[in-house]
Amino acid sequence: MRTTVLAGGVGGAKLVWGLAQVLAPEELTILGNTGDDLTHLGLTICPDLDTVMYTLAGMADPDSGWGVKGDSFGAMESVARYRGSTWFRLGDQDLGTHLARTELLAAGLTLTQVTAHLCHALGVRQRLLPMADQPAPTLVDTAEGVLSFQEWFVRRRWQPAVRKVILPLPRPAASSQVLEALDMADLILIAPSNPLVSVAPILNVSSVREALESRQRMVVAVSPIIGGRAVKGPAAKMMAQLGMEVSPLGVARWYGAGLLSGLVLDQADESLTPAIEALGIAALPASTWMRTDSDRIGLASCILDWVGSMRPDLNQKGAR
Ligand code: FO1
Repeated sequence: MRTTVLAGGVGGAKLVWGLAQVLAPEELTILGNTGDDLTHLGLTICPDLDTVMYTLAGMADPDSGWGVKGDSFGAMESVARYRGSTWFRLGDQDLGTHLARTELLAAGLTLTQVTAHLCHALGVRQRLLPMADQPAPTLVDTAEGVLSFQEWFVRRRWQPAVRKVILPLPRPAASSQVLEALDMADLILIAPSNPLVSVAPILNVSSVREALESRQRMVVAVSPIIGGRAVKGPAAKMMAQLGMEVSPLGVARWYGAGLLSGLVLDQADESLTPAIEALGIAALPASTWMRTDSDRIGLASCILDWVGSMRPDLNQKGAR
């Protein structure tokens, strides 16, 4: 089943890894959020793209989910000695990725081309596409003013209360590769990433929301909220601050029946199934907490089986 996944950072990468174990590489394309990108120490850093890339390459740090497993921080110690900027911690191997990316961008390659080059070098066979080639930074309007996403997320540790997430206008242009990945997909999957700051920036890219709303293919989201809490990150806190119900029902309402054909929610929230279905969105309670590799593969298989049962015409090919 040709699957295109809209993914943010760690939660998205875990599901993508599971899908990569059950789909053939050519069946899986990932549209990665670049709203979190930053220029730091003179380098172009794409945290969400790198998290997906390192995870697929089997290189991601297993504890944090981002950065490179076993990385050292010698360069950061050196920067600290000069009283340089160390609030965004870059491991030495990770730094190499940003150096190579920055050099290739300066040579005139697009971010799509650079990402393909980095993935190829790490042996990643799935297609990882940045949501846009031009910078499209997400800003966070807080009680203490407007902050860049990483200033709010890392430097301020999600502390200033969020009043609004500000996405770029005019909307960033989609690359031809992104449009093709949406057009060719049998299934568009929205990973259990933060809807407000990981998925919304991708939907804000020109033509992406429209492609999902065109109803030409199945669009299924996985709720990042389980039992009123986010598995990781500030999604629950942000949803509450923005007046949303912190539950899979809140997630379903936020995406809306115009966008979603289905929502996968955790078994712990099974009682919300009828309310979600009353919105006109099919609901599947499943085991969505991805602690182990087998959880990730189990969730990926379960989603593909469910979609296959709703749309038997979508032939499930691939490695299973
Ligand atoms: N997250 C942190 O909480 N602190 C950091 O210093 C930090 C550095 C970092 C470096 C490279 C990278 O790819 C990710 C990094 N992250 C860090 C994670 C990142 O801020 C988040 O994963 C995403 O932007 C949110 O999806």
